[in-house]
Amino acid sequence: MHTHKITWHILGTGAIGCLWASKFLQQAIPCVLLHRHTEDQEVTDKSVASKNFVPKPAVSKTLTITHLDKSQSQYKVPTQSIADTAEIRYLLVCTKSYQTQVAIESIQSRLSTAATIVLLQNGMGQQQLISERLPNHLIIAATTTEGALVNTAETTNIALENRLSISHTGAGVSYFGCLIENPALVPKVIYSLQAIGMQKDDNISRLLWQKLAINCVINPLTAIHNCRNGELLNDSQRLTQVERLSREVDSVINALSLFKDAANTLKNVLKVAAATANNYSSMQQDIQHGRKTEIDFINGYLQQQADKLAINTSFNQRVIADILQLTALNRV
Ligand code: KPL
Repeated sequence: MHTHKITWHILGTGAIGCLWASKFLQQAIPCVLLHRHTEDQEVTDKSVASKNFVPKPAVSKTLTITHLDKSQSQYKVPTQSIADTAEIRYLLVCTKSYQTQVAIESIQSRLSTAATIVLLQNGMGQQQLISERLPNHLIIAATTTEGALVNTAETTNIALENRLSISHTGAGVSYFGCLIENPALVPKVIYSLQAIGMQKDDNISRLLWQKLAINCVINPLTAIHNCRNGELLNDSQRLTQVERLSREVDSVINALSLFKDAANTLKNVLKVAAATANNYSSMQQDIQHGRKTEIDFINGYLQQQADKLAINTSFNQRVIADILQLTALNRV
């Protein structure tokens, strides 16, 4: 394997970023977690620009991961401030979709001329946006059905500030590929990602759409009803909404002729909601924790496509409005 020379820098140190760090380290592939803050200094554009700004030296954090079978592993993960100046050649972005652009801009001056950037996130739209903004870099889109949660109690405990703790909550599959075929996707990058169980797919946009379709239905409806994924299935009003939203998603996917067969969002949604019945979706959690949601890159992206094709997706529009209202209520 040609993996030894690659060091991955990871932007976005939530559950998925940490899960990927553990996957790299388990395979002895070097990786570095990038963080926004130094211990006592918030990194703002102004502070970075100021001559007085001295990034703290890199420290390692102890990452504890609780596996699906409840066994635990610990890894020492090197961390670095985004304000550091060391070159970044291979970047994995695991931030929320709406943070992608700002997060990449924060380290853009550190990117080597032919840097490879893997975007492993929910939603669509950001992959195209970043590809347009950074035409000289290789942008790889990735998607996963793995589930992970940050164990907040341990991670926010000041006494344990050099510790990160996550739980792997759902086994899944992960794919990567270029939106447009690109010879810059060289074997050492492919091997490095395959070494951690990701599969290369030559039609990644189809897989991104498949995941988007599921997220378009489960995420906002669980957030609106404040329920677990499985609780969408045992209530007739919720089920009617699941069916209606799935039909609208299908009408857009079918009009785009993305799949060989007709889209079957409802079937996929029922399967995923049943398989993750006890989980709370990421959007339900964002709303419950008063955070911004990824609605613009999930249902918002669907709406943009529907508008371009002049397809009526009025229920999707209502769902977007409801989520934006819930987010606004959280702010007051
Ligand atoms: O990806 C998810 C999410 O919560 O964002 C699903 C598939 C809905 C699982 O919860």
